Amino acid sequence: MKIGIVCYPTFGGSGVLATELGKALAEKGHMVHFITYQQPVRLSGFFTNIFYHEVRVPHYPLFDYPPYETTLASTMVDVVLNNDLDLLHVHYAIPHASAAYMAKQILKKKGKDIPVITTLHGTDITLVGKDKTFEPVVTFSINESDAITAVSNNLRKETYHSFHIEKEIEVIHNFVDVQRFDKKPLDAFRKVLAPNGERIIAHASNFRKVKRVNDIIRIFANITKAVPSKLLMVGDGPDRPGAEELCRELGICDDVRFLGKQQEMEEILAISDLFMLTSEYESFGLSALEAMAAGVPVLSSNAGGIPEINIHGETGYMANIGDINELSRLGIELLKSDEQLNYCKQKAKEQAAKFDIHHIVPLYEELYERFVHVSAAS
Ligand code: GMT
Repeated sequence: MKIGIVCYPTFGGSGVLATELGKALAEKGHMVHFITYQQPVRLSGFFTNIFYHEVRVPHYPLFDYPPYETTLASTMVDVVLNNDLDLLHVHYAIPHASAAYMAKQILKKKGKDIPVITTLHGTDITLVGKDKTFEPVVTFSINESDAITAVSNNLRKETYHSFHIEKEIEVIHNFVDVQRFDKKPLDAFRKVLAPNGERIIAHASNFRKVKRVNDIIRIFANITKAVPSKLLMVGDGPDRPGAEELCRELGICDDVRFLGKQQEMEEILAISDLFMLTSEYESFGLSALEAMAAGVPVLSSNAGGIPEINIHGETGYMANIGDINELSRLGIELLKSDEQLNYCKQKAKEQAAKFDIHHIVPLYEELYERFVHVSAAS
């Protein structure tokens, strides 16, 4: 099949998932065309059947707000026609689903009927999408998609709750390439970060309000008093300065490293003993699944779709959003016991294997085949 993938090219979960999906589809022989404003961060190297089409918004003095959505729709039309694409798969509703609707209508006039599949990822529904400045367009463009998928049962429920959706939303859970995260720890790296054999705790996110990164810092401050540990904060975003300030206030700067955006997450996870995710909402929590694939148990809030992957007492532990005391207690209990930690590491790996890329990508292919009546890899 010839598939167009529209996504955000950044470190965010939706862009990562879309890029990994495109790479996996290409490996299976499909032609994959990424359409976005920048080379996706997880798309490096040369692939014979992956193409990247940059959306360029022209500068014009009148544009206080450059019309990205218009340019995106025009680029979709161009790429579909010039490459004879079979379908468009757009990730994250805003503005990708509405741009795809526009492209579909233009293509119809030109005699080409292109199926559009929209995958909902989370904040496009729960945070941004339901705001009334977006809601009518989001509702309309979701309903106009030929198929809609959500990355968790929780997100499917939230979407029906917040929007008037007339169609079936299918759940296709996020996935992870288990093999990629099955890395041997680099002892030298571990020694530099935790020279006295401290436990290593990791967190990765875009440091937005929804992630509650200050909870991570406070929980860590409690844990390290009981079990000497180091904290690795991966990623960047608006709440990072506040988190750094909190470390200074709590006097734990020597034990916390802010690593910024990192490409090689698997190397960091390979030396980690625990992954923390204390968000007030996660449709899924792809970063937690990647941690589990690396055999790292997860200490998390029980928000949104997280309980669909983190199993309390098995793959890690969960507590209510903002319950710093309980999360600290659970973290200490886990990190104190080698036996419990090893048990959870094993369970985390087993759980991640259920979401392995090889199980989930065929579900997307089956979905595509419902709309594209061609033999595979045409
Ligand atoms: O977590 C973010 O803020 C990034 C966001 C995105 O759209 O890139 O992530 C969302 O999509 C991920 C991939 O499907 C999910 O794993 C995240 O849980 C989801 N984030 C939220 O729901 C807050």
